[in-house]
Amino acid sequence: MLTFYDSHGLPNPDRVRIALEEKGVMDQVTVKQVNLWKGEHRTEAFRALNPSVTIPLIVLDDGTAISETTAITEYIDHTFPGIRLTGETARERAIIHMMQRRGEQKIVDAIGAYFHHATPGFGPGIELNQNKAWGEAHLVKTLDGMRYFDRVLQSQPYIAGARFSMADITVYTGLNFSETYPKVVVPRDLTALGDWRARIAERPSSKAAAGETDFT
Ligand SMILES: N[C@@H](CCC(=O)N[C@@H](CS)C(=O)NCC(=O)O)C(=O)O
Repeated sequence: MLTFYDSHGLPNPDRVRIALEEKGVMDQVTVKQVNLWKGEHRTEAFRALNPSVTIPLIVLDDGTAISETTAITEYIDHTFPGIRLTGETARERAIIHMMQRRGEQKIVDAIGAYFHHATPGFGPGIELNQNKAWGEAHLVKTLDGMRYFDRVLQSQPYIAGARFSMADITVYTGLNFSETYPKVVVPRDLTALGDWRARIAERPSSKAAAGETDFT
């Protein structure tokens, strides 16, 4: 059994959840929901497991704690059989890694910075160092990121090329978060991005991950 510290509806834990759903192994996972709005992650016990004090986190049977979403999803991809999400060949692995990093920088982290700094974020008890100008700059960065991925998808079916991968999951969860929490909608003229998103939303993994309530 693997323990997954989740906070449903937020992009980084949703990346893990969708990866687990793609592998079809949710029945082998104990899920602990952590309410970030209530600061349930800001405890000494949690900090001992993850000094970065962020979700997601997984804890293995031997007590090994793994944080950082890309590290967690690498572990999941290499532990469970089935669809390969992080690539097979050296070239594929590198491109997926590169595009996933772009997905983090241009969408997930950028919209996260806007949410934390230019909106109430997780609330006054959690958002202790807000900087509105920094947040607003990241809204511009997010919209640029959406336009970038739209251009990518004009010439290939998936974010990292011909096959579905972790890079798709990363961008997809970032866009969902953007529309759900800070209410930054994907511009409708980005049709390649919109069409791709509709295809990803049809995957059983996306549907399963979307099927729970959030904390707000
Ligand atoms: N680099 C980390 C980022 C994780 C992260 O920022 N998670 C957010 C939720 S999506 C979080 O736990 N935030 C807690 C907080 O802002 O206090 C990763 O890839 O896992």
